[in-house]
Amino acid sequence: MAFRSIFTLTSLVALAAAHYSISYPEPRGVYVSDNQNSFCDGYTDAASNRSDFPLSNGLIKLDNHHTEWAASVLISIDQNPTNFSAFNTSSSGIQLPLAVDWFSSTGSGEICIPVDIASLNIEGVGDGSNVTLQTMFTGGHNNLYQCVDVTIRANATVPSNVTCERTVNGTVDTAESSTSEDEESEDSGAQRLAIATTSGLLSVAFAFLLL
Ligand SMILES: *[C@@H]1O[C@H](CO)[C@@H](O)[C@H](O)[C@H]1NC(C)=O
Ligand SMILES: *[C@@H]1O[C@H](CO)[C@@H](O)[C@H](O)[C@H]1NC(C)=O
Ligand SMILES: *[C@@H]1O[C@H](CO)[C@@H](O)[C@H](O)[C@H]1NC(C)=O
Ligand SMILES: *[C@@H]1O[C@H](CO)[C@@H](O)[C@H](O)[C@H]1NC(C)=O
Ligand SMILES: *[C@@H]1O[C@H](CO)[C@@H](O)[C@H](O)[C@H]1NC(C)=O
Ligand SMILES: *[C@@H]1O[C@H](CO)[C@@H](O)[C@H](O)[C@H]1NC(C)=O
Ligand SMILES: *[C@@H]1O[C@H](CO)[C@@H](O)[C@H](O)[C@H]1NC(C)=O
Ligand SMILES: [Cu+2]
Repeated sequence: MAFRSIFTLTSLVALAAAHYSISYPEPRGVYVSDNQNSFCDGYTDAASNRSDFPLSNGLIKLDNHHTEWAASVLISIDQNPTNFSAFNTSSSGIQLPLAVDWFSSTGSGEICIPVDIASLNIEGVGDGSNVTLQTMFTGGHNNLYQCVDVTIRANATVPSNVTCERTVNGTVDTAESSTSEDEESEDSGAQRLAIATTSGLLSVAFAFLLL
């Protein structure tokens, strides 16, 4: 019983280290959990290499480790946005809307957030524009940020290997979920095993401390 509660405690500690990480589009830099309370997950400067992003019907896919959470997506149209004010007003003086308004959700795991740049009607933004999207996320660990630097393309579409089993506002893409479901259960199985192993070791360490 005592072992069990130590096990639970250390499992929670292990889980708390992961907040959320964007898997599509490729983020500005590799996810760093400890920096996620900072602007763009600690990466101040825009990536010099950008991925293409659809002008219409784009999305951001992330893996979330919080059960009750809320998020929004900010947009900057500056070439190198290095601070939050660049996500409010562009260096050319254009007032920027939120790319995605705040919404709340429940449940951890992978989720897709639709992002439609065209419908934002930002002056001068269209095919070939460079923009940065910054996710602003809260799930009990204050605001958590991550950025993607992209080039908007009218002819780009989300790659077919980016599958969405859950999409904000409830759309479930059944056509593409079957294969990735198998992969995912393997993934989370491996993850659980890794956490259990770490917890087991920590529990042993804790048990020694308690003796
Ligand atoms: C977009 O950014 C790339 C570098 O990331 C740069 O080479 C290109 O000139 C920029 N395009 C525009 C329209 O500013
Ligand atoms: C940009 O370059 C880095 C370093 O080579 C690479 O790891 C990353 O995948 C590239 N990002 C994109 C969006 O192509
Ligand atoms: C914020 O970043 C922009 C570039 O996007 C820059 O022009 C501006 O001076 C910066 N503002 C502050 C307060 O650092
Ligand atoms: C930009 O700042 C103004 C004034 O503080 C605020 O009303 C507005 O909501 C902000 N916009 C964004 C996108 O944060
Ligand atoms: C999209 O357009 C760009 C130029 O605007 C071009 O370089 C690229 O090959 C096009 N991609 C597709 C998938 O058609
Ligand atoms: C999708 O395929 C591209 C190559 O076309 C690859 O770079 C990317 O890592 C793949 N993404 C996923 C989520 O498998
Ligand atoms: C969800 O749908 C509502 C109603 O259509 C819309 O206002 C909101 O922006 C959508 N949220 C997201 C994140 O797509
Ligand atoms: Cu967290």
